Amino acid sequence: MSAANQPAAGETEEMQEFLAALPSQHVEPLWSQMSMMVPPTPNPAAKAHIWKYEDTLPHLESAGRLVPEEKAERRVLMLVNPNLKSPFTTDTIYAGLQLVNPGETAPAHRHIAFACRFIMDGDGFTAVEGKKMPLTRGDVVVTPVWHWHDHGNESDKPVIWLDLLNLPLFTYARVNFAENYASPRYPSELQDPCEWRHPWTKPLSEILAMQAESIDIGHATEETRDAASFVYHCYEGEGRTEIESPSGEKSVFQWKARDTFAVPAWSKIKHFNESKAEKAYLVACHDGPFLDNLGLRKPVM
Ligand code: GTQ
Repeated sequence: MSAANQPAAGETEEMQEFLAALPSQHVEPLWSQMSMMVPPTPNPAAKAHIWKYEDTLPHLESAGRLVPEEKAERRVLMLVNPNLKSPFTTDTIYAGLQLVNPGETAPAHRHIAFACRFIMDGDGFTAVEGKKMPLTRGDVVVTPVWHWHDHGNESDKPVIWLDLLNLPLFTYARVNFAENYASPRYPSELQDPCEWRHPWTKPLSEILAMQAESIDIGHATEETRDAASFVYHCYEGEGRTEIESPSGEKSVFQWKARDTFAVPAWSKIKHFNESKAEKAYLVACHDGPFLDNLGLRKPVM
């Protein structure tokens, strides 16, 4: 029985008896929990957090040395929100850093979860339903729901990318599952261009959306606030982002190329380019399309 259901001191005896009888029937009074169920603003559990690439890369490189191809179906360090457990990077988005060594294959599977990936370094490939796409820094590749996909690296250096999936949603709707393909690679042929590969010049939109924004030297963005949560990633440049979460917690994150940060829903966000020499480019994955598709966003009236 949670504290909200404890008969409060000062209640009449009749009220105390009424409340005490409820748990045995597996019913609870809504009125004592109303503000939690129907809060005045979106109420994310995630907190704002930045993963500096210079701090995470050495650990990803260790995983590349220590974890053999056959031990890790996917060699990924998950970016876990400090307020939550895996798979939560925000309340709705999972992000992870994946490394594929030269000559390796991340074996073919398909799953109900939707994935997109932002290529950070090196040259690799993803094959989706038989279409094999060469991938390089700045590319976004999408693996739609229940599409066979394998990843690999035919170059002589590791390839590293940021995985972005809607895995947190399956902690509520427990309907994600995967099927492994009988062979490590699904038969594929080179396909360039390909509908699932989005080079740096062309953003996309799906269950999770990807967007890119540039900030001119000496400029800042307008402050925004959205029911969507975001995983931001700096492609180029340096600057800072000021975030005020709906709980009132304020964070300032200094970022440069390859850093990644999580922004909870309904946070105020403002980005500043602090470089005197170059534009700043931020890519972001957000759950706006998911919210829209389920009618979870305030309608424009
Ligand atoms: O590459 O298919 O980071 O299935 C998590 C789950 C990557 C993938 C992840 C996955 C994948």
